[in-house]
Amino acid sequence: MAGVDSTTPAAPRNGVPEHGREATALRDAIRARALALGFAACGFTGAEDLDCGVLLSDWLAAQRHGLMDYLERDPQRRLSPRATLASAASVITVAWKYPGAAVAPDPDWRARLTGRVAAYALGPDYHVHLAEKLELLAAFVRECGSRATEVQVDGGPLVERHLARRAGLGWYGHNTMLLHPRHGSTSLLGCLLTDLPLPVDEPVVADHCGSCRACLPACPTGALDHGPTIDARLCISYLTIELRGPIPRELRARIGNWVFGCDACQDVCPWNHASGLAHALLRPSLPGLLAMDEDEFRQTYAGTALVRPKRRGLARNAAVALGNSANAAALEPLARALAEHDEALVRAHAAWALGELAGARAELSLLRAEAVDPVAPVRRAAGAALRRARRPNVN
Ligand code: B12
Ligand code: SF4
Ligand code: SF4
Repeated sequence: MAGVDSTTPAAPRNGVPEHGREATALRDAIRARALALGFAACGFTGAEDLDCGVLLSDWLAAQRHGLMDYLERDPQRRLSPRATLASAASVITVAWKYPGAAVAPDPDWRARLTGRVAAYALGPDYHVHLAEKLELLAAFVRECGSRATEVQVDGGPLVERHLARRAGLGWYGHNTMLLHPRHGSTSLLGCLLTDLPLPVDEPVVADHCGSCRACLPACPTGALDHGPTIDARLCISYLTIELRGPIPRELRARIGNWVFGCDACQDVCPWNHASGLAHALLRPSLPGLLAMDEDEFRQTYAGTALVRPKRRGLARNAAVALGNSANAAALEPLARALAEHDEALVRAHAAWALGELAGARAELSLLRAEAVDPVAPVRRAAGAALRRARRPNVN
C-alpha cells in the first residue's frame, strides 16, 4: 500500500527523474518527520497538473457548487501546483486524523433540545492548527535542501483530495471523501509544495468501496449520487456553514438537528470506526445557540472552526433545528428570537420554525411579527408560517 507504509521505490512520472537511494532516504525522513509531528499519513506526488479538469468543469457547469463562487475562480490554479509555486517539483500531502469518528447521535436530542456539530470541528481550528504543523514540516524540508516551500490547508486553490489520492493517501469513496485504508475518511488534508524532486508514491487505484453504497441512502438530503459526485447545494455542510442567506425551505426539515456541518455519510461507512466521543461542543444547547450574543459567541467559539458561519449562521441553524424538534419547549426561545433577535435572517428562520411547531403560542408570535417586524422578508416569512401553522393536522 502506498502512502504511510510505502517503501517501494516509485516509478518515474512525467518530468520527474528516477530517484536514487539518497532521494528515497530523504523522502522517508520527511515522511517520518510528518508522522512524528502527529500526521496520520503522508504521501508524495509530483507537481504536474491534476487530471480532473473535465470533472471539475462539468461539476461547476452544472452549478453543483451553489453560491461558492470562489470555486469558479481561475480553474487552472485549482489544478496546477506550479501556479502556486512556480519551482514546485513535488507535493507532500498529509492527513490529520481528528478524534471524533462516527460520533453516535443523541437519540434524545428532541427532548434535550441539543444540536449536532460535525466531529472535525472539535479542538482548535484546523485551518490554523494544521497549517502550523505543516509549517514545521516545511522548515524540516528546507533543512533538507529545499529552497522554496508553500503550504495549503483547505483555503488555497488546489483540489486537495485529488492531490492526496495521487499521492497514495486513499481512494475516492462514494461519499466523495478520500478514504485511507487504515484511517477511513475522518481525516483532514493538507499539502506542502517543495522544489525538491522526491520519489512519488503510487496512487490507490482500487475502489475499496466494493459493492457497498451505504452512504448514498444515508444522506438526509440526497446530495450524493453514483458519480461519485455531490450536489453541494443539497449538502447540509454547505447549507449550515457556507450558505450565508436563507436555507431553502424545502430542505429545512431534512437537516434534523445539524447546526454545523454533517457527518451522516461518514458515520455509516464501514471504513470508519466509532470513537464513542460525546463532547459538549458537539451537542450544543439549541436555545443557547439561538440566544447567543457576540461576546458569548466569541468566548465559546473563538479559535475553532465554528466561527466560519458566524453567530448569525449558527443561530439561523439552531432555529431550524428547534423547528424540527417537535417539542413545545422550543416555542418560547423561538418566540423570543422572532420578537427580539437583532438579525433579520434569524428572525425569518425562527418564524419558519414556529410554523412547524404550530399551536396558540406560535400563532400569537407569528401574528405579531407579521404585523410589526421592520423587515419585509421577515413579515412575509411570519405570514407564510402562520398559514402553515393553521393548516389542519399540521402536527
Ligand atoms: C468546497 C468544499 C466542500 C463543499 C463541496 C464538497 C465536495 N465534495 O466537493 C461542501 C461545503 C459541501 C463540503 C463539505 C464537506 N467537506 Co469539504 N471541502 C471543499 C474544498 C474547499 C474544495 C473541494 C472541491 O474542490 N470540490 C469540487 C468537487 C468537484 O470536487 P470533488 O468532490 O473532489 O469532486 C470530484 C469527484 O467527484 C471526482 N470524481 C468524479 N467522478 C469520479 C470518478 C472517479 C473514478 C474518481 C476517482 C473521482 C471522480 O471528480 C470530481 C471533480 O474533481 C476542499 C478543500 C480543497 N481545497 O480541496 C474541502 C474538503 C474536501 N472538505 C473536507 C471535509 C472534511 C468536508 C466535510 C466532511 C465537513 C463536514 N463534516 O461537514 C463535508 C463532507 C461532504 C462530502 N460528502 O463531501 C475535507 C475532506 C477530507 C477527506 N478525507 O476527504 C477537505 C479536503 C478539506 C481538508 N483540507 O481537509 N466541502
Ligand atoms: S455531509 Fe451530510 S448532507 Fe452532505 S453529502 Fe454527506 S450525508 Fe449528505
Ligand atoms: S459507505 Fe460504503 S460506499 Fe460509502 S464511502 Fe464508505 S465504503 Fe464507500
